[in-house]
Amino acid sequence: MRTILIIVFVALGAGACSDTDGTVGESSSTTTTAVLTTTAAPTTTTTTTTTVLAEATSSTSLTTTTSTTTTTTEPPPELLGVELVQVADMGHPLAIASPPGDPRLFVADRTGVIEIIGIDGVVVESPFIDLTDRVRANGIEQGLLGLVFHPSYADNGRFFVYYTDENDDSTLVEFAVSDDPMVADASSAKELLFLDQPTERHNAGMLEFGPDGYLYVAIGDGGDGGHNGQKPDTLFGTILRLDVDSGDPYAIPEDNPFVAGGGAAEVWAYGLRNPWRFSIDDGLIYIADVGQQDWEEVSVLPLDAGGANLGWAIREGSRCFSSPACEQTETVFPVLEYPHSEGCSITGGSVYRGEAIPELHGLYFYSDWCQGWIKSFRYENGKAVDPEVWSDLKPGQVNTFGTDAAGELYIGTWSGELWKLSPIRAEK
Ligand SMILES: [Ca+2]
Repeated sequence: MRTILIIVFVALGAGACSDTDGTVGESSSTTTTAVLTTTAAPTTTTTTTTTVLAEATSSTSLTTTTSTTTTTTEPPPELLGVELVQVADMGHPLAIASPPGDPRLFVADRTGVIEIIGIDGVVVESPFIDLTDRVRANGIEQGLLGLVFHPSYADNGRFFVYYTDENDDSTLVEFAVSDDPMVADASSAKELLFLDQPTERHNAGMLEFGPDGYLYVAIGDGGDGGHNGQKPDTLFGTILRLDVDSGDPYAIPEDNPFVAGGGAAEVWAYGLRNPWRFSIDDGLIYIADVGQQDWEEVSVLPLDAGGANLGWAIREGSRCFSSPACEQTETVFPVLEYPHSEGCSITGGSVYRGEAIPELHGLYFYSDWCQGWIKSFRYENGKAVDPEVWSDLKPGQVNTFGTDAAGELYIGTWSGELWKLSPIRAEK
């Protein structure tokens, strides 16, 4: 496996010489550049495939998610590199999700519409649900920000959204599918949480279920000037952990860190500014927290490490921010941080676990909203290792990442492209 990965990264370095984003400083970029002249992949393979919606073919569809096990006995042809294949052209794709085992892809547009990309790879004409009458999407931080399906969606049809409402406040709402599996029941709305937001900013909104069956919810600090980060008794600046299968409208998991006091019972971690995107993989949660002044950061925590203080606004990244309490307060440091000379606002992504590129399993991909580069690392023994810059991948201004039920990775941009990370392989 190690040998295969080295080959992959060499091939991927093919475009590094033309890269202009200036994001040097990661040792791997030097390595890939150094071997360019001898092992560059054919330039034609690095060309991004742009598939307009009407012409989307089954080769870009989700039918690959249901491939049979017969392919696993034979290793795939050599991986020459990866590319971004355009799956759709939408408005502002923000939340990307699929119900477990479901070959369809659901994409929430910031304005409040959830579209379905069917198994033929084409956007279904009628949306799954249209919430534009209750969603406000002012500026760049508001809108329909989170979408997740219940782990037992196939049986119970329950899904959850997080959005900014007409009064600039935030709500977590549950809906159910209708009798038609392609249409949700808009009248089924049930509010789980309401947050009276102090400003229009730092709303976060990522939703994901853990392997424990609990719903994890990212809540920003509300843009209150940094005060909420160190107040675990509020829901602002936190990751929440809710039991949506008990209670009304939810119950508190009995092993939540603050059930006996010290913070709000819903809070699982605090000290966050705007954890816009997080993802859960293999017993870990990867939390990308957008910085204020100088530093963007990713923290990785085991899911059995509830109660962590991630530092904001005592620290920004590992650096002191509001100084007096800095040296006296124990906080969890990020495993990765980068300065604003390399970007402005981290867009956290996901760990790749798809079937199409097993060579990349375990890599956490992320981007920066201003620079648009794609980078990855692997989390190992408490550290971010094997940093890579994927210079051939140029998606544009990245709003979000997401995965389908098969673990394939998608990227949504501010200008509306929905990309799928796809392999470039040698001919058989
Ligand atoms: Ca932090």
